[in-house]
Amino acid sequence: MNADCLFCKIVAGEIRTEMVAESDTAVAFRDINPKAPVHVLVVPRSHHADVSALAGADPQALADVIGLADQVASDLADGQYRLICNVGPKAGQTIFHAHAHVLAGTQLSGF
Ligand code: D5M
Repeated sequence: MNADCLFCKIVAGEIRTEMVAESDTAVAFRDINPKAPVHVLVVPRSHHADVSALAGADPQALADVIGLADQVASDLADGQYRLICNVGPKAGQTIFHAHAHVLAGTQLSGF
């Protein structure tokens, strides 16, 4: 755990969120600023700055994140979803604990 990391505090239960799913290696909770009817963040329990670092250090944990994202999209929507991982400030990353955005529950526009 990184004591200065918001998502580590959420994983530890020190900050409350609307948790929607959990596994041994990852947690899923609703984004505080939703961009779709279903907008959930899937976060590994272990601290890595972004999914690039996570992929290098623990590829199974990254696979677990994607697996939990898939489960959330089936549980909360119809199993169709967009998965977004921002890596670095130029991509729009603001929280430097690896995470995946699950967007679902509507017709998403292209980009
Ligand atoms: O996405 C970081 C996301 O984290 C952004 O969409 C807001 C969300 N966020 C920030 N604080 C919270 C809390 N406390 N609960 C739920 N969601 C939160 P990024 O890819 O880094 O731009």
